[in-house]
Amino acid sequence: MGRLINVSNRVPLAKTAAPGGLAVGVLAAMRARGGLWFGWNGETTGQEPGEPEITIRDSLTYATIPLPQTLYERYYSGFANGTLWPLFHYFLAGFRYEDQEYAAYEQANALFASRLSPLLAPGDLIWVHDYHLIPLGEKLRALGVRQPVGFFLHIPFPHFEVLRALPTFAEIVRALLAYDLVGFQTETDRESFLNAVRVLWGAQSVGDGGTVVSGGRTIRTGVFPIGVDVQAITQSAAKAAGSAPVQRMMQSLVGRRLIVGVDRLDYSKGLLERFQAYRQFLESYPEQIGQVTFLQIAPLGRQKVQAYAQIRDELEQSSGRTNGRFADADWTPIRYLNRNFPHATLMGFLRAAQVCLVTALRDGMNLVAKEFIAAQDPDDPGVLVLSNRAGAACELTEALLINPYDTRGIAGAIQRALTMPLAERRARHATSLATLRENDIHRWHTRFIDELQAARGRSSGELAAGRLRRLQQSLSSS
Ligand code: GDG
Repeated sequence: MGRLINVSNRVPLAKTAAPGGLAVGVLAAMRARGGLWFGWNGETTGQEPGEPEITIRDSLTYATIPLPQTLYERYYSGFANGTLWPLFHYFLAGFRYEDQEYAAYEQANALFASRLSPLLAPGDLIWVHDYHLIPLGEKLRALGVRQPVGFFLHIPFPHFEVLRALPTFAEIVRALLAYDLVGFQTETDRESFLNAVRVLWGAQSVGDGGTVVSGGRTIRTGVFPIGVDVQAITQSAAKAAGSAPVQRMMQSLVGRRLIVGVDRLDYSKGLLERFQAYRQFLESYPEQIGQVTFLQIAPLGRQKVQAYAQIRDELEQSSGRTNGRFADADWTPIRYLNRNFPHATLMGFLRAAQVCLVTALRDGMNLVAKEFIAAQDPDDPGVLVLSNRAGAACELTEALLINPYDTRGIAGAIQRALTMPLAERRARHATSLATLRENDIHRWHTRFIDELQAARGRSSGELAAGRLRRLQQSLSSS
């Protein structure tokens, strides 16, 4: 089997790199398969970047480039995070479009392609990740890259009525057709994409099993819900439970029960709605005042994007209001932390919690929901309160599913989780854990890579069939 080349916008080499779900998934694939991870090193430069810098760390090979400052602003902060991210998460109010930023998006993808293609060998398989790099496949093809190239979208793909708010939506959909395999988190995402293809090129353009035929090539689409490394998380959570940071946190609770939330600070994660719901919970169930502590961990990532500065201020005000109203001399209702913790410590916090709140307004999958289930003690598990608008809700049907906009509904679910009998908690947890084991992180990357590998055989078959057709045509016309 060929070498695996992963490509993502950001390569998390720097210690300051923001944590994220994509990195968790790509790292798992790299650890299992080796290969190369290509992308941005997180730094900006005043000049055109030269050849990629090769770094070997923990036996994994990375090839990285800096981004020119103007591309960082227009491509990364602009089109990727100011246009595509809000649009694909259905935030039309927070979405903007500028031609100049779209041009920078194309330019950044051309830059990635030009620096990546000299590193490629004929047997390689190329796996491109996420919305920053949708046009990369097209740019690689334009440079003569013929190896199988697959794309996985970690975030949702929007319904056509939302997608078409983007003036260049047709270019985005067309760019996806340069890949051999396009993967989505849920069937809904794949259907939205196929529906956009049908609207643009007619119902006949989509074949059986969600294939698309375009320019004589067959493009496969698939649903690959990302999972977690269940065994590793279970072990690291159990081990971290005895570690100093988790023990200190537990002692500070002085017997109170713990509600936890762990999210990158992002408006899509529904943190404001969550804070409001927690306040409602304290109002609706006053017997819980002083009995629970809500620990929200929200490390900062894209601070330089304007919308993130705003949500940060709003969250500080909201948690301050709740603490101002309900706190006592020896009790703080919300502990809201903007810092990054080692992953193992986070798993220890998840294990220590009776309730985990995942209230995303829209989310491709949400790995924290899955990590919480994997981190629990099966004999005395906590309860997951999960947004029905996160991809994870398709699999974790035994969680308490809520509408993230329904403040009272979430408050009620928190109370139900805190008062749920042990037998019911165990039964719900066992079913969820079995689902996670069946579709873990290894299955995610293995299934994707196997399908991509199969594309190699198909595309050489298609090439041969094309040649044969042309030969027959030229014979019959001569
Ligand atoms: C995107 C999609 C999809 C969080 N805080 C810290 C930290 N984390 C880790 C969590 C988890 C990951 O980051 C976050 O993953 P999510 O899936 O919840 O969210 P996104 O970052 O938005 O990920 C998402 C995912 O891609 C994968 O396809 O599920 O829908 O939006 O693993 O534990 N890790 C460390 N310190 C922290 O403070 N080390």
